[in-house]
Amino acid sequence: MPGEGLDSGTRTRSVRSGEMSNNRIHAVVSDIVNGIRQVLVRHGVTFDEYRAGVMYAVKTGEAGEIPLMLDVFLNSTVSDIENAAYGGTEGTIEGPYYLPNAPIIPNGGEILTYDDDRNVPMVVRGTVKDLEGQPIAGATVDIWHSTPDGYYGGIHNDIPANYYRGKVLTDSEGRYFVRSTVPVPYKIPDQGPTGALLEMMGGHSWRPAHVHFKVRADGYHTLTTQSYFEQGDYVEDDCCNGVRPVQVKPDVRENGEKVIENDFQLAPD
Ligand code: MBD
Ligand code: FE
Repeated sequence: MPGEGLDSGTRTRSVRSGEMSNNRIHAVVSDIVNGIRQVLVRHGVTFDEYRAGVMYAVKTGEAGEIPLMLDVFLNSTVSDIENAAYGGTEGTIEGPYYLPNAPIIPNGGEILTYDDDRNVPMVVRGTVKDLEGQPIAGATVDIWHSTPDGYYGGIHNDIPANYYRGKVLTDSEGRYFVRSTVPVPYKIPDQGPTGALLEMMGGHSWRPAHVHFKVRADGYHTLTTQSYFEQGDYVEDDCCNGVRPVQVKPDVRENGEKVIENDFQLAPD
């Protein structure tokens, strides 16, 4: 059952794929509402505070930051529920900047990047295997990460959507290999409602430098995860609570290229 082993009380069964049933919506949404009601009572929230909260939600929507706001606070919990339900390589947050139509990069090829003085070449490589350690050929490893100044293609600063993203297919031995450039820590903009809220709460709005992965193969549960850089800023203090030790990669360099290696294991669907 999804979430087994996570200690948070009674749990209803999820639908593993497809639409949520009306019963499921009833069960989850009524618990969300009851949970929020309890918080309002516990803190004696006033009508003015409630109205300010409503306006903050409106502002968040107007800024297009609803996905960002929810991912900052809640995505890591959903990843943990999936990890407990499926096994395989530990997943973590997807974040709001995944785009499904990234270009296919030939195995051994390069993700599109801009020439930039700050570029540090990076190799992203490894394997995709099943839980028995058998290679999965033809798995899709979908990779996305920031520019050397911390922005995402297709999202920020008019960077085209086919830059800093790509899908590579594993070979007959389950191997994948692409070149790109090293990303940097990402600051959730503090002019926006999400970053401002994090700072009002006494925290910061930085994520450690990271490379995102979504790994898919027919018959297997899709893995969404990230890699981080050992000793990197904010690795111990991610504003999105998205770091798990297994995802923090040692500083491996080969011929001046930073190497990020992941041997992914996929659980059956
Ligand atoms: C990101 O790049 C990210 O990965 C997450 C989880 C949230 C905000 C920005
Ligand atoms: Fe990200």
